[in-house]
Amino acid sequence: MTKTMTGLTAVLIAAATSALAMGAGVSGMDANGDGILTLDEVQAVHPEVTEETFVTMDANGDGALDDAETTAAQEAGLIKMPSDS
Ligand SMILES: [Ca+2]
Ligand SMILES: [Ca+2]
Repeated sequence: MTKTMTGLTAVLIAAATSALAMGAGVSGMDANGDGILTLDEVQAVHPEVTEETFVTMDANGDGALDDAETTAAQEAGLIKMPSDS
């Protein structure tokens, strides 16, 4: 039982690590540290991102990108990963 639990924990940690590797989220772009990205914050790091692209990335239309939206945009190639540059 204990061994099974440990194995499951290892799998969960591996999955979490993998998710982090796929997209950096808002980290590195969130200039004021509030956990969301405005267009200005995105363009400060990625000047190639247009307002049109930003609106596309803003899935819930609240005018900011949260961590999930940012990660999805990175996975879709709308924002370059930090490791790509
Ligand atoms: Ca911010
Ligand atoms: Ca949003």
